[in-house]
Amino acid sequence: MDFYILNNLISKYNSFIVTSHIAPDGDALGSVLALTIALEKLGKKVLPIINDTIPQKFRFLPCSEKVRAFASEKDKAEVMICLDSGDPGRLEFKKDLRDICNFIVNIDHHKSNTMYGDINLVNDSYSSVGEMVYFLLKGLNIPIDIDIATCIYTSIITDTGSLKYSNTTPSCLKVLAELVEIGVKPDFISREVFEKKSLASVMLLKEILGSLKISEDGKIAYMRLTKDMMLKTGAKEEDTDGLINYAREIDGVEVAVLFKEQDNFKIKVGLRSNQWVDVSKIAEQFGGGGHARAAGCTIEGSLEEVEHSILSTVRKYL
Ligand SMILES: [Mn+2]
Repeated sequence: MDFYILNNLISKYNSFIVTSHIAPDGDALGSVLALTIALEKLGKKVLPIINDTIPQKFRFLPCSEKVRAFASEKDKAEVMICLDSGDPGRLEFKKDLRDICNFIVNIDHHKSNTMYGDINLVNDSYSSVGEMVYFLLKGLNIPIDIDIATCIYTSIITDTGSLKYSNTTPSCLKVLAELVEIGVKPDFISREVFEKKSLASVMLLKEILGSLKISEDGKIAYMRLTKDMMLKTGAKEEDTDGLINYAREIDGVEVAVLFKEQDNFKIKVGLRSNQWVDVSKIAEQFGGGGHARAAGCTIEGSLEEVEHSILSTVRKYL
């Protein structure tokens, strides 16, 4: 990866916006914060911007309190560095990026990246953008301190699903080993990111498991998440993250569906599959989209109506 082309750019300019996609995950935040801390060490003026709320579970990350949403007029920089974002729409700036900065650097590991930067460092062989930032900092001779190491570790460990996914490579394992040598505590990060749950989210889990149903052949598992459950448990949107997996993980299930009641008579449908059903095709039929194993759509109607139309469509794909 030709990180050296960033060398000139970083020494030449002084003000940077470092940003990533909405609904930020561990890689978005980890890479934004690692790069922010590193550039600040070089004496640069850095604005870490993410145009969405930061999930509570990532609040332990160093400098996470500095991340905020774009505030139009005053937020300008010479260079904008966009991380982990396949297209600029995912950044949700609600303004032309060219009006905010003079130069766009796009650093990403998504195959689908649209190459929207003036410099595009895009390579899908990296586990995470955090791993790319690691090599970038090495190339720039910026020392990796414990704060930067914590952020990069979080990027890698979340994007590889705790080293369970196929993007777990020898390279990222070597990087992790070095980060642990620097002082990162894997048990601490694992507890913060994967284990700690709000009481509300566990109470919500109890509610939605009560709604779990399985098709006769055992291949479809589906659950309901009503507005009442949200009110009763006091759960927040981020507390609903990953709940669908309880349906997907059942032995024999191929497709899991979560029906989430929204305002205005709408139902948000989450779809997951395990091996062979391409759920993005099902979601697309209803105006949504996603990946083969994880997709979603939002449909107008009652829970009963939407359940009926989604489940009959899922059956056609089985
Ligand atoms: Mn990523």
